[in-house]
Amino acid sequence: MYQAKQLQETLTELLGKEIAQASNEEIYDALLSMVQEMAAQKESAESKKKLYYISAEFLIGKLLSNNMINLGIYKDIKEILAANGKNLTDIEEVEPEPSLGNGGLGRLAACFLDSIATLGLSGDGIGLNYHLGLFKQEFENHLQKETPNPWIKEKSWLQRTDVVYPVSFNGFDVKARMYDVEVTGYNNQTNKLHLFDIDSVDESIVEDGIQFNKEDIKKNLTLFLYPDDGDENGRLLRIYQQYFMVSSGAQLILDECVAKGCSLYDLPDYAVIQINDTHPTMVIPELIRLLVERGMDMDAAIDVTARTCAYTNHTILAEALEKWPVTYLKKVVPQLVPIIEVLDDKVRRKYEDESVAIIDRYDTVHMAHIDIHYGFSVNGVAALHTEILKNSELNNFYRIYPEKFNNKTNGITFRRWLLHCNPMLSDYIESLIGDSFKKDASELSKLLQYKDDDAVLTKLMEIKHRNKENLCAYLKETQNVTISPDTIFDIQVKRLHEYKRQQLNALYIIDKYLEIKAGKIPAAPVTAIFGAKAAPAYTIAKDIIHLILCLQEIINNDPEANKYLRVVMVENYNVTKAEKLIPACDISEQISLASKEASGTGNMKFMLNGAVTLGTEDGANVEIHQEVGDDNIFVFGASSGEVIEHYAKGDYVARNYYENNPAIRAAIDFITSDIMLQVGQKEHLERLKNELINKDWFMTLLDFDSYKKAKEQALTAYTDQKEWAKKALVNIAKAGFFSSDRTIEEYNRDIWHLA
Ligand code: 26Q
Repeated sequence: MYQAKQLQETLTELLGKEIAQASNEEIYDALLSMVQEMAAQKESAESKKKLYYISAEFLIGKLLSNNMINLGIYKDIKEILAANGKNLTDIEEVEPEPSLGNGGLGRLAACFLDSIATLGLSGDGIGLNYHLGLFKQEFENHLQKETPNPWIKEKSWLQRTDVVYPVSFNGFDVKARMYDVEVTGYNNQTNKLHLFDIDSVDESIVEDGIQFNKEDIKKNLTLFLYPDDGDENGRLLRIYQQYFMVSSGAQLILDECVAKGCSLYDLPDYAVIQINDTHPTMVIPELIRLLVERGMDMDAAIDVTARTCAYTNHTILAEALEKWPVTYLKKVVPQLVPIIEVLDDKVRRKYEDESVAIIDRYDTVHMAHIDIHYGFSVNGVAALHTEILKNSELNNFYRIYPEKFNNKTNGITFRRWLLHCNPMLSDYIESLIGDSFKKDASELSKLLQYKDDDAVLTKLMEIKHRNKENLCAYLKETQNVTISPDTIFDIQVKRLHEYKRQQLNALYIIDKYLEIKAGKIPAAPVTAIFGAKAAPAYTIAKDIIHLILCLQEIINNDPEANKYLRVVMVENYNVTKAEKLIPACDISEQISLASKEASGTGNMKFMLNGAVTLGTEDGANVEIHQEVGDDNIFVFGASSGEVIEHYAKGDYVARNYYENNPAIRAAIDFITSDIMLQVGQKEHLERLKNELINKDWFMTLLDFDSYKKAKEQALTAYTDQKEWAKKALVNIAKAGFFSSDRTIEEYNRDIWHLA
């Protein structure tokens, strides 16, 4: 353990002045150096076998406080600063949030790195160092506007290394330089996140929002995560990025194994590569290529690679399953094409079924098919998701390789999503059941003994109220919106996608607004909070944001309605904002169309912080329901089986609901009503209305009535504060299963087999 006195001395020394005299920026820089130094001292010892988690995204969030918690110095530092008139929260504000991810898959990768280090396992992340990240979201005229999100400052968590690998593209070579970010485990060792980058990247080529010359690869390669792939150059750039990541990653992996004295034939005893969705799939042909280059024959190289790689599937949405035309691969990475052709040829010789081929008859490469044939494990991310993969989506593969398929229900790190983001709740739990839940999340179930303890229930509600007050202050300061902590906080924060159905929530809000205007006063006042980024080229998603922003403007300014209902769309939703929103939530909206949300992880974060889920039987909601029981969740909507059947029969007709259900009709008509058109733009609102009536691919209207009913039940239940507090307590107590420590133990037990 570090002594507080020693910490204070180190900090003062680094600052070169008294803490009280230093600025927040200076203190942040000094703490950064100190934490980096301490983390480096805990670097993990080499073990024989190591995991490499390759991912296009690592949504790591700010690191200062999290690292201090994991190193066990958070409370001491906070006190030292306070004694010198400084507030740690203000210093946290100085830190930019790394913009290296987009949503659930990226945040999952970050939680996994935390758990891997915490469990003392040998495992590093491999990804890319995007200079301008995803994009920053701004609202202008009630529309999303994208701007670059630069986050790398002179002093940052990134440590430039001298490790450089050559990467060859068609006609030119580049150098991949490795940057390292230390990943601290909770009271344990430090692992690494390796982020590759190119020295020649040039941020100045970006103009007019997030536009840039997509053909200037040496300057644009690591500028943005998921650059717009609406045109061919955008899609080619995606391939450039992916290959750059996996080629440098594969070279690193081989180097590290060779350094340990591994014969390349024994690679699977030294390395396991977890492929996070299909974005890193080219690591398979690239590894084969490198092994052949080092003297192995092709068949052996394929065999060694297939025993080293494992694949995680995060989606069943057809449009998210990556497919690349062979012509694109020839343009960018011709060296991989003959290898992919060999892989395809072997599959075709064995299996006649066209649907499992790697290269289809249109000369398109199905990336997931490479992973399934040439990896040893295929896992889904929640029980229902894995069942759908096995029984429908990937059924043809499951019948060939039943032994490869397995489920690993997602999890979240409780260090960030409880200890760090909700210290009041965490401290209170510790005062009740001790601190062993911090390393063994299942201990949280000890809270159940307080289920009927009035004092505990009252205290839980007090903590929630304090967190709601903090959120109110934050939203006032950052967005100048006024909301009351004495209303129900109903929150839906996640990427904007039609399958997640923010539009269902919005239709409910319209319905409620119309009811209020007609004189029907609600059981309890509600604040509906959203946060979501839409992909820049996803038109309908942006129309939905427009709808929500217009509703915010109209409803919040209507004195008749705003006593009972307010709407807030949080700008630029990211990890930092999630950490402020989640502890303040009463009702957690998890309302995807059943069968479409692979797992969800926000649902777990809300539950852990004492929110009650309002959700469909989808993804991990199913397992949350099982854990908490019928009394502590509000479930609604068509089942995944019913939804799958509707798709199979093609018998869902949105227009029938619009024509036959007056409430639905009134809510949809409101979208293009005069009052909306005064605030919003006709083009966007009409397009959205037409989409809902004539298409509604994700069956919003199908679930409208049952959603409304379940939501009313939840709002009414809230009025009995003690009963509600009980539900909150059960949710917290049953959240243990959703710790990513549990998930990682299962990955290790069933897939990785690290010591
Ligand atoms: C693919 C092709 C072309 C363009 C973009 C993409 C693309 C990009 C990002 C496809 C998928 C993603 C990200 C997916 C993602 O975040 N999935 C989420 O993963 C979480 C962790 O497993 C789950 O909890 C969520 O349910 C799932 O949506």
